[in-house]
Amino acid sequence: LTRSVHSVAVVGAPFSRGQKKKGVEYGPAAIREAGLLKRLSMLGCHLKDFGDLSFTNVPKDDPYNNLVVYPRSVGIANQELAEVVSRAVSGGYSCVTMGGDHSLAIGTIIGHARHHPDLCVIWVDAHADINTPLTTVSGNIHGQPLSFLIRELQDKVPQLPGFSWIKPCLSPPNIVYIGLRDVEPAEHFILKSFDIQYFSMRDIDRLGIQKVMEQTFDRLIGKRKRPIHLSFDIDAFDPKLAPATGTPVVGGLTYREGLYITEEIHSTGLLSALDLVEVNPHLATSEEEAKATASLAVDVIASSFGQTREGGHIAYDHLPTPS
Ligand code: B3U
Ligand code: MN
Ligand code: MN
Repeated sequence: LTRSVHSVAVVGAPFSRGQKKKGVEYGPAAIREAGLLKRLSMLGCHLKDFGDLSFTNVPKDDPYNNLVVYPRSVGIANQELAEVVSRAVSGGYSCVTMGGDHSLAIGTIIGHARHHPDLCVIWVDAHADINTPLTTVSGNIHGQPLSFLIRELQDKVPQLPGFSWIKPCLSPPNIVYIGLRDVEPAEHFILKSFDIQYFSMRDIDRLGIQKVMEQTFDRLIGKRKRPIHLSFDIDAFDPKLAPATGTPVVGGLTYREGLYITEEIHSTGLLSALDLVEVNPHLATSEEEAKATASLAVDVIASSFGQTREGGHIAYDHLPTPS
């Protein structure tokens, strides 16, 4: 056998209130239409589809500090999502969550950590998503999820309405970023002062993606094997490859770099949960752009669960013989 068999749970999280643009709630439908389930089953994955969740609507959800939008909606949706992810992971599944905006990583990581408190996080993104509610300029919670999750940061993070259930479950040595190229000053200050490891696009240019992955695993699983949570923002890719997303930034990952990351993560055998977020089909300027972005998302997920560019042969064990 050239591939290991995974049990994979698939969860659609059509959630958009971590930011202000319409359309990212159609990400799960677009990724499904691009053939996710078929691709995973072709790899021999045993699938459990949790469907697309519907989150509690909070009608009157005023901004915190006149700035941070939809805090109660984000809080309760993530509480609901954490429940589902923790059920999936406890059931022995690797859990794929399709977003939705990146604020949903609050729920997926907390849910995952309930069953695997020793997990580590690989955050693939153009952005650091580590603003606090007091440093954010945009007011969007999808730019802040990591600030709620890191224990050591909590004395700098005010409690948002709807967030009282949240228990931070990460520490700086258990997080590595890949793909950064749009980091705000406050975020850079946090990364440096808490010694959080990151590989910016500049680091990828200098080291190459192979060394980046080697150093990522050295840091996260070098001393001790632990479950990996991969939080993959499609905007990590270059906008030419993933145009249908809310905040594209020039100079992103190539297709080859992106798939090398996921092939290497699969090879560890430690992938336990994956978020694929920020696919917004409504922001494409053509049907082709929307399809290309969703199809790229499917490639990322399939590659995380064993699809390789060199091919494989799970159901092939002999050659036909001439008679
Ligand atoms: N850092 C900015 C921009 C941003 C973060 N995440 C996305 N955009 N997708 C912010 O809003 O905090
Ligand atoms: Mn993000
Ligand atoms: Mn991003």
